[in-house]
Amino acid sequence: MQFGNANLFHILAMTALALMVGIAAADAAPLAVTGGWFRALPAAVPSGGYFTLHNGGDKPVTLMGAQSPACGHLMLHKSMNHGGMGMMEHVDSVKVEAGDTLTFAPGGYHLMCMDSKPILKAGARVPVTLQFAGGETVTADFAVRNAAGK
Ligand SMILES: [Cu+2]
Repeated sequence: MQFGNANLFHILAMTALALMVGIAAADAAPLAVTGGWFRALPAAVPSGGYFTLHNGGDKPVTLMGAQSPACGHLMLHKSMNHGGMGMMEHVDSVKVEAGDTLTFAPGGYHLMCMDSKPILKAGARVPVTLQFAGGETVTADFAVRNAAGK
């Protein structure tokens, strides 16, 4: 009985939270994307994308995906080290608490630009749209650097 009530309360709390997040997203929470860039590699090789996301709102947000006209497909990935071997895995979403800053950088979270288009070339700037739970999107210009990151 005690567990049943606790579970019900948990479900109600989660529902209320989901509603609040949805409302916050609809209100265009102050999300700031800065320092965005891609490391342009040949089209056959996925190019990494990096940026800093600051959640200046008072509700958590969840990054669900990204897209760009420069990429056939843009994925959320995370690099990790398994016994000295560099690996990466696909992530479905990344949550950013209110007031927190999430950094996508080499060696950690990154965007993976699959099937890159010719506009993804060093010196160019390309738009990237980040998609959040609740339907909100934020679009930012990403600089395109060469393989050395310059
Ligand atoms: Cu990757």
